[in-house]
Amino acid sequence: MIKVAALAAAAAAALTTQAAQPAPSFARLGVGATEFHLVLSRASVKAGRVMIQLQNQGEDVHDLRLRKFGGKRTYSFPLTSPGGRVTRTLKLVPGRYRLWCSVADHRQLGMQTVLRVRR
Ligand SMILES: [Cu+2]
Repeated sequence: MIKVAALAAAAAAALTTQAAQPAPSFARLGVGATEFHLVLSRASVKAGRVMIQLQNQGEDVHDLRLRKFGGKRTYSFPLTSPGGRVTRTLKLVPGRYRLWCSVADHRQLGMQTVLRVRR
């Protein structure tokens, strides 16, 4: 009983923390994953902090990789089950970025696209 109460208190605290956060002042991007496409909610976003949400709308497990053309760093989103969502906030500089799914041969099958990050 004490444990349940502690969990409830922790959940309430988490909610309070969330509610206290200011409205996000950064760009949002949805990436819908299906067999075998990646569909962006918008073709470009403004540089800076970008909240990216991978939404698995398919029937297979998918992930997401993101890398700037000519860049060395690859951002990774974990394997996501059908119906699942994973959100990461990245700091992106202007340029063109390649997005793809790294599962099996999904990239070759069409799960790749390009995002433009504006100044
Ligand atoms: Cu995939």
